[in-house]
Amino acid sequence: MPEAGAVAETGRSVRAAVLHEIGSSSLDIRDDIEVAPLTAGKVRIKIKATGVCHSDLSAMNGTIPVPVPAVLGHEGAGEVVEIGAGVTELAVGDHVVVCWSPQCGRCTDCANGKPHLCMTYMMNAFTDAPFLRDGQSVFGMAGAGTFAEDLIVPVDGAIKIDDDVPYDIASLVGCGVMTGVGAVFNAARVEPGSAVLVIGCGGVGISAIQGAKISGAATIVAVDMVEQKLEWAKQFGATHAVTPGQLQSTMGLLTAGAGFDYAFEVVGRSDTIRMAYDNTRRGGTTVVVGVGKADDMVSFSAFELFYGEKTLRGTYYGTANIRRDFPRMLKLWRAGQLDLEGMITRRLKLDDVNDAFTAMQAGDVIRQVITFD
Ligand code: PAD
Ligand code: ZN
Repeated sequence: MPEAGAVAETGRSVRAAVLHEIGSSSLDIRDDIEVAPLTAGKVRIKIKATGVCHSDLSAMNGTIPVPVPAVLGHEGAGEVVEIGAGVTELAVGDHVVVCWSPQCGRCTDCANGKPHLCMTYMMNAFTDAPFLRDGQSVFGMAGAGTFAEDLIVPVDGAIKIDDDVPYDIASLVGCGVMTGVGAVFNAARVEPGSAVLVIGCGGVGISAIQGAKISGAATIVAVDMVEQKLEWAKQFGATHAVTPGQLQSTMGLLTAGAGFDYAFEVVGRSDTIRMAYDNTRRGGTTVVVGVGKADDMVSFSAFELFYGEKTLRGTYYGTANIRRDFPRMLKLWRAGQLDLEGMITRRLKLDDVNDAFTAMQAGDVIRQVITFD
């Protein structure tokens, strides 16, 4: 076993899926990506499973900024195989979930109880490349890059989990589940008996539906235009599932026209944000979970903002305190309240990652998980 701080295995090549250019419709799967030298305060993780999130697609099409070339993937779990100098919180052999927005625990945001807003590591994604190719930097999406066999992250970007949690289940906690359930628990704080609307039933939306059910929502209306998504939404706790065209009459029927107590937009578009806001009751809360384009403007009239007295807010990473919330998600999974197995509708290998984006866009899947042998 290498000593702490040793660089015994760095410099070797790993298989990884690389985005070369923004706007490219596919990732390049190659074997010549080197893991950067392990420096102090970081750990090397052997990735065992990684979910495929819509945000990966959004990095490809330029919605989410990512420096290129970059290894994409940010929803991963694996085993710590090497630790850098000064790392005491983790040891070789630990099982971890990768966190794409590490929380330092020391900055003003962390100290103020808003660790999800921690900026300590944010710019590292653009300056601190975890990979190399021919001596040139290869970045990692959001400072992660889980579409790779090995990955180097700061110790705060890896959260230890129990050894008996399957890696595919653990990987989902790293983004989609934390974000969707966290939007309900932490951002909206949905109360028992509430009427909840969830627009968009992908991995994140289905997680929000599960979170609403756990929170005791009495009515959970799911909206998607894909028929199969509506079926799945009901299996995961939606009391009603409708197409966008059916929403207005459903809202009228279920809330006497008043609107929902909480509405979650889980698509990332101005029109669905508007739809969520319009279907929120006066005094209710609209939560923007989806990540939309920087130039996709949403407009609100000066009068309606006053009159509706609605809370309109975003949620970054499910407003998570990851050291509290990753274990919390897994406790709910163990208790049988959060169905994570059921969310994995397709398993694949890294070589099929481009096909995963096709399936995601066709609406054929909830979550796809890539596993590494
Ligand atoms: P997904 O592609 O698996 O699911 C999106 C769903 O929305 C699909 O079922 C679509 O059919 C549906 N949809 C698309 N357009 C509409 C529409 N007009 N009306 C109703 N339904 C529609 O994506 P996902 O679940 O992986 O991610 C969803 C969003 O959440 C996406 O924008 C992603 O970038 C964002 C996200 N945000 C955070 C965060 O920190 N806030 C974290 C992770 C993902
Ligand atoms: Zn994600």
